[in-house]
Amino acid sequence: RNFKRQMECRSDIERLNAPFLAIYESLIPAEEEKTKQKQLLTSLEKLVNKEWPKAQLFLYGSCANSFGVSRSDVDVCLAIDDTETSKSEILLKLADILQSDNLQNVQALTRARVPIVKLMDPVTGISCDICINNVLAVVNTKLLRDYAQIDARLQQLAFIVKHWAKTRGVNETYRGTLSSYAYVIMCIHFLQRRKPAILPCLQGMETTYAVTVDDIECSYFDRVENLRNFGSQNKESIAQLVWAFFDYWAYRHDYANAVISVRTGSIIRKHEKDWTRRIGNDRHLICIEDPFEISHDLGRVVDKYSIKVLREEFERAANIMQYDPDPCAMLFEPY
Ligand code: 3AT
Ligand code: MG
Repeated sequence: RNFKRQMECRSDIERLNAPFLAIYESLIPAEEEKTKQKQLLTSLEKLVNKEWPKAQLFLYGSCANSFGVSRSDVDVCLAIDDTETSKSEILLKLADILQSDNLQNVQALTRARVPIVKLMDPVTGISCDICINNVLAVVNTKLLRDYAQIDARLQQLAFIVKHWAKTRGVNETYRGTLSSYAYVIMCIHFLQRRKPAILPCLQGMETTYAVTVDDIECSYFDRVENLRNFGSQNKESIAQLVWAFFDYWAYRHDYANAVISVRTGSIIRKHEKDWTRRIGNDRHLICIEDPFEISHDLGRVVDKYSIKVLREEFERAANIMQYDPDPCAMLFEPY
């Protein structure tokens, strides 16, 4: 069946590049938005430093990893060296400080899986989530940003996949579908596995960057400016890659046995990780290894209902890419 499907790659696929690139470009945030985000960060830093002079703020997530579309929320990590005070207390104190500075809708969510303070800046209209000491997220943000600099097709593919996931309602972890972060990891892995490869496996190369966070050693090759030609042997266009991405997740991925791993640049077996059974609430119905927290399956939020939804959406997208005369319209049709 695989052979047959390969033969069916539509002959007019190149015609679709221009519309996909146009969608990609329409999603890129304006410079002005980046400037406003930086301004917000600077003013937050001032407020925070009045209370905690040594604390630092870091951007993470899509506003810092090159995968942020316009009007994304800003994710901020407060790095604070205070072993005396609990995270909840720090968050409540932080919420107090922000509230008294005219920021709007300030809310401390101390019981969330990742406890945060939420706020809205009335001047810029930007919404922002602040977490405490989530250094691993700052490091995985850097990894994603470094991958994005190697080949432009990663950013294009990831923007299109994220846009598809949001419009089709499959980017909602609280409803059992995947996070934006998981989708970007899926795109990186997919491009590592093209033949010839479009992306290298940075964690499999010489170490030029290393940090240890919560006993996890995070190390990889980060001199990505030396890798700008890495994918040049592969001439696949964005339309082809979008088609092949959905085709992979619809028809080729071995959901029963395979784990995708950006860390190794390969597929590993569920058996090797002992991800064959449900443990507590962790099911392993689609297995996506976190690059650093390798015991963490980014697919664990997916349950027996949402896996169906997700796979049907991959199939729908693959079929549209294969047969539809106007795939861009259909692919992003709100559900
Ligand atoms: P949006 O543009 O906001 O949709 P995002 O890149 O900000 O996308 P998320 O909101 O999913 O992505 O997550 C924010 C960051 O938090 C991204 C990543 O650095 C970290 N993160 C998210 N989920 C996980 C996870 N399961 N494990 C480790 N880090 C994660
Ligand atoms: Mg975000």
